Amino acid sequence: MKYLGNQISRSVLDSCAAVALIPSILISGCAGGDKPAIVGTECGILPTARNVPPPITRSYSTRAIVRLVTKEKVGRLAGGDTYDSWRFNGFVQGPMIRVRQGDIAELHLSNSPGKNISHNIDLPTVIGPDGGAIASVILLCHMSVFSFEALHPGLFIYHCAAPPVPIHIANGMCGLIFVQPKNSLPPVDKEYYVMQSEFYTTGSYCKAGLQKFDLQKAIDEDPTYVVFNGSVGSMMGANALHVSEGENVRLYVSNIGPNLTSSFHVIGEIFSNVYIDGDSTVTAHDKQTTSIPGGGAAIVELKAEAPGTYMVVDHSIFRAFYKGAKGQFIVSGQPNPSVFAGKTADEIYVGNE
Ligand SMILES: [Cu+2]
Repeated sequence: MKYLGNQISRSVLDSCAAVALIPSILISGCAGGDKPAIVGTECGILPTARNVPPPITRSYSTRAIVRLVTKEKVGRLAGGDTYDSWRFNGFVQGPMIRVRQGDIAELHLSNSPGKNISHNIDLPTVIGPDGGAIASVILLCHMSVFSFEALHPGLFIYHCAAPPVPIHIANGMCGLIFVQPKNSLPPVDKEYYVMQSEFYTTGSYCKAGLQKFDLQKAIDEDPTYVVFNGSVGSMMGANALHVSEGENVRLYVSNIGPNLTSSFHVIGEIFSNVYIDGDSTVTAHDKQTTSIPGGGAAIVELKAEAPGTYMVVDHSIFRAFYKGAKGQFIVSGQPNPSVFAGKTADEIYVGNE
């Protein structure tokens, strides 16, 4: 199907408009065997990182329309350092998709006018050849549609798998999909989306100017940048993650790589619950660091019990200090000395002699 930039495909418009205009009308489907009925159609809410789509509160399966657009665009990596990144929906990283286990996800992928580069999408949660990559190949100014059943609950990455696959991933084409289990997850006060990735540039770290992709650095697994949510500082200062004291927080964390394993850690916090490898149930408690392989994900939960600023890092710590893999997690509230009293003494010490 031909895609003409802002001219969204007729089928997308029809299905989304139907939901917008008559939200109370549900079209009942027929169940075959043990399969649940598919009821109605919904258009996915697709926020970009750090934001998470709201929890799904319905108790039935639906046809979930997910609309993604690919585009090449120069963006900031750090300071005056820019990079010609390739993107889903205009951002590095792509949006977070949320569907419910048992839903039929109908994925509409469009390739914007621009460079003559083909793209597609590979979702490990898709049970089918190449995770949907072949079914979703789009030439310039084309759009494609394919659908899959969200069979397995959990947190999964997605990425472009058009050749050369590693370069499409390294240039920023990745995102996150959460297949919410039928029993949902316990409610929390705040949810955030964090994705770690690497950039391999011809220039050194923070060198000003438009940087090019460095294939040899990528082959050598020697990234110039290791960042959260697409750029240095994306979770620092005015962009920090904010919570209030006493709130329970859930982080949907992923690491697209494309090469390194992340040692994800929040300095001064403990993950009360960890859904290791993006599992849909809690698999560990009271952990300081969780390991997330390239192409992997994890859900971590913590309680903000003392106000202050906490550093979010890859605890392979040189990456945090010298390659950008750090962010801030700011807890607002009144001092809580029973949890953290701060410094209570600072005196001269002259040793034992
Ligand atoms: Cu691509």
